[in-house]
Amino acid sequence: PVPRSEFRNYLSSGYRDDLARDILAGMTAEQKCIPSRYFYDARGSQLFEEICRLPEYYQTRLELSILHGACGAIMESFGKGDLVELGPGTDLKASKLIDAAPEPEGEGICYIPVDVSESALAAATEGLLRRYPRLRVLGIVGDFTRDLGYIPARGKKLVTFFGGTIGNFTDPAAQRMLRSVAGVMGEDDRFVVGLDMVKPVPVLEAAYNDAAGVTAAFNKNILAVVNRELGADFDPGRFEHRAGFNRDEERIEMHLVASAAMAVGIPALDLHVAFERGETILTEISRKFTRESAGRLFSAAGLTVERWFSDPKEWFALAEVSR
Ligand code: AVJ
Repeated sequence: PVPRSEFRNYLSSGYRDDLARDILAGMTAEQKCIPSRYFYDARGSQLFEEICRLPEYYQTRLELSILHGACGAIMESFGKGDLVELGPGTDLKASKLIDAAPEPEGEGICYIPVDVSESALAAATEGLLRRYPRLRVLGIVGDFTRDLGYIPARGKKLVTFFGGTIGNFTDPAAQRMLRSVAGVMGEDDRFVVGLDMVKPVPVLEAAYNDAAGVTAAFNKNILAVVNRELGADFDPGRFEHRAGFNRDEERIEMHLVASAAMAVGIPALDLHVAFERGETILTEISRKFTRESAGRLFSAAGLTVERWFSDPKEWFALAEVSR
């Protein structure tokens, strides 16, 4: 019998090299920074799952309810083919889509999740294989900002990028990412992107400053990643979590603020980093969109918004785009 699932690993095993390069650049920059992709080690991924369940963090629940209303229309046009999911967290969103497909049991669909973590891919696919006896799976272990060329070019494709993660990219990086997706799309293919929208500032800021302190722990965990991987001696207890909305840039900016002057050693880089009291490390930007700014984002990458799905208050949206 033909196996229903296969995993292909395209990771250049360069995680620590990438981190070393990014930390060297980030710790010697005017505004110190650590790229947000390094949040997601095992503990960071667990904390993120916890964030998704927080009362203040509306994004995850809203996106799922919007998808619930949109999946019929999306899957009616798609029919069958390759369902590519960039950075799947859980199998929840893929299930919604496969449930709404015209044919039952995953017939005619090959689910292709792309993620740097093989264990995350296994977790996202196991349940789907059990639930849909005719579904096929091709897991791509790789970085979706680099490795989209490994997605097989055949038949029809529906690509999804949920969670609002596109907002973590600066405009040039988002353009690169969207263009590389456009590069694997055919004319009839569609790309569904989750976007967090501009909304009253107190709502935005509460989502990144939760009362239980989970986001603060998530933010500080990035220092533990650098300590473990590069032998650094950051003391997470001497940094404070700060997140606020930058109105001019229309984005949440998340920082770690040094609560005292200190020096941090990073042996793997042969580097000593001096911090003044109050100095910050920028750890994340999370852009918030309007329909207009989202339209500009896609059109600059050569993509066209075909359909727009959102909640009544337009706090979150799913844009369905074509090339
Ligand atoms: C999953 C990247 C969209 O930017 O809101 C949650 C990550 N950071 N709380 C976001 C995050 C702080 C999240 N994304």
